[in-house]
Amino acid sequence: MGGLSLLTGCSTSDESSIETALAGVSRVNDRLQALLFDPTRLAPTYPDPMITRPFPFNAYYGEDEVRQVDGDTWRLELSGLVADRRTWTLAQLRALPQTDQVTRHICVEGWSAIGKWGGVPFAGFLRSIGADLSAKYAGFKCADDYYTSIDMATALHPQALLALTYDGRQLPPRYGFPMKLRMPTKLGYKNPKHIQAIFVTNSYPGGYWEDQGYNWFGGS
Ligand SMILES: Nc1nc2c(c(=O)[nH]1)N[C@H]1C(S)=C(S)[C@@H](COP(=O)(O)O)O[C@H]1N2
Ligand SMILES: [Mo]
Repeated sequence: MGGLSLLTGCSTSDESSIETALAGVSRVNDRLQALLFDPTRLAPTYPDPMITRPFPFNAYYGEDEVRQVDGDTWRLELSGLVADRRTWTLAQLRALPQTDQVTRHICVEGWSAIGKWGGVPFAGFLRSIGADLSAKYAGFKCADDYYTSIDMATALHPQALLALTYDGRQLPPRYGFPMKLRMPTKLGYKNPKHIQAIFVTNSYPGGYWEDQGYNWFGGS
């Protein structure tokens, strides 16, 4: 990386070619991180008293602009390499077996906080809808136009959770009502809030921050 900082420090070089080179390095990093990812290794969990209160809010906009999604008319849409593409209501998702976990959320901006999320294990959900588990990516479209995507190995990780609750209560709007994907193995920006649609694909889907240069794998 020393050579790269020299490159970025060189004011006479063509900035866009440096950016292209760095983006290439980031894609190599994605592949290395995918190789290093251990699908059975669990992220640390914590006892309830360690939950950070109040848990921080973050989005690409301020808290006064949080999207107000109507839970009665909301439907989870499914597309791509999925056998059963029927939509899901919130009530149907709540009727599935639920689990909860207390884990640390780490934001790339330099803060972390411990929170408690409850919901449906994502791996079981993907199996039940007949998703192609050999596909490369699961992608997410959100009600606030945010979007992101993850590798299938992380989608199938035992701690990846379609979260419907925060701290034992229905997920509040600021934390992503009606549903977010919570993954303690990934940085904050990989955890989409206000999910509206999920798709499975072999074509690289990118993400809101990833398309602006954040590393795509974004995790451990
Ligand atoms: N839909 C949506 N999801 C999002 C974001 C966003 O702006 N919109 N921001 C991401 C980032 S950078 C972080 S750190 C977390 C913040 O989640 P929190 O508000 O529950 O702390 O949400 C992630 N998921
Ligand atoms: Mo973040």
